[in-house]
Amino acid sequence: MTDLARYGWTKGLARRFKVHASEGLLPGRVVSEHRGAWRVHTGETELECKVPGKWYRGPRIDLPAVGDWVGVRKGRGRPLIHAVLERKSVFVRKVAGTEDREQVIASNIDNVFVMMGLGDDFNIRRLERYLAATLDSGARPIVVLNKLDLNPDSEAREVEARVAAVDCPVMRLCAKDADSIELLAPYTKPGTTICLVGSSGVGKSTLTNLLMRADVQETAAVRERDAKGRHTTTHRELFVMPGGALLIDTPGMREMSLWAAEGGLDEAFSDVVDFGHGCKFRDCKHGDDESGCEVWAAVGRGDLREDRARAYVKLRLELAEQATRRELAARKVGRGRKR
Ligand SMILES: Nc1nc2c(ncn2[C@@H]2O[C@H](COP(=O)(O)OP(=O)(O)OP(=O)(O)O)[C@@H](O)[C@H]2O)c(=O)[nH]1
Ligand SMILES: [Mg+2]
Ligand SMILES: [Zn+2]
Repeated sequence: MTDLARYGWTKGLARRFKVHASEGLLPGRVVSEHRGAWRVHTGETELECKVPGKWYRGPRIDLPAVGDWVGVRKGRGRPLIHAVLERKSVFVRKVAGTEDREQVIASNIDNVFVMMGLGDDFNIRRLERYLAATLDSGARPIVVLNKLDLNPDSEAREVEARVAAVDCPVMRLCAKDADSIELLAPYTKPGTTICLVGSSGVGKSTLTNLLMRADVQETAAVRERDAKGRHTTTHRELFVMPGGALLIDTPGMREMSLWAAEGGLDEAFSDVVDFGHGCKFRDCKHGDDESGCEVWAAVGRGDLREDRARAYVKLRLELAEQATRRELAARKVGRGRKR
């Protein structure tokens, strides 16, 4: 096993890298990203890299992200990343706040542990957003309901989460309990890349420390007043687990807004979408006053939960409005260029 194989490097990747190798680039995986500096592990050593200045003028989604396979050139100064291999999956969200742009959380991931606390943090509408984003990324979501020790009688919450998760695995556990390692074993096989996402304070770093069998990440108690996290983790970082899986811990997200995730949204709400196929009009918006809408007929019959139908319609509208804004912005840029 080459040293880079510990990070998930395969023969297939080596084949795809050949063209870059012939240019003298060194392969590596981005293990952390912090204010314009990317740490890249080459198998032998970790290099702190920059990217060519002109990359900042291109789309941000093309900048390297944690999990990326990159080609690095070592020279006299700071090593430079000159190539990013095509991603097999990429988790993006709309950046927090009013700005309309995407933010890459992690790439080349197989499994996303969508973490939520079983206490005050529990929120099905938020879970649905994470599920849509994960399904859109190309990775597989696993819903991890944490802090079971604080809320042992939480079967009803698990049932609720299962409705939202449709066919994805859902489990309740305690991130401080060694038994959880075994529970998660089917999703942490060697060579698998896992990304932990969720609000601040849900226990992502606590679970990281458990799975790493060492205190690699700082953790901090949630605020007494409102049980909110303190945003302890400040940057995304990839770790090699003792069993050979790769684990990415991320900072808690204040907001989980979707970005161009129409496909993932439809996948996350496949139950609603299935009823929608029966609507009288093909472009049915599934408004509750629409005639011939099978989604609302299903709600009326009790075959579909009303809150779920509403959640889908709301997210679809949110994405449609976002797409319109994006189109307008693109046209503006287009006009600007012509002048
Ligand atoms: N009782 C209990 N406490 C937990 C559990 N998991 C995490 N905690 C506690 O919850 C608090 C927050 O945990 P962190 O691991 O720092 O949370 P995080 O998701 O990494 O938070 P950010 O880095 O801010 O995004 C800490 O005090 C942990 O000890 C659990 O299963 N049970
Ligand atoms: Mg953390
Ligand atoms: Zn309809």
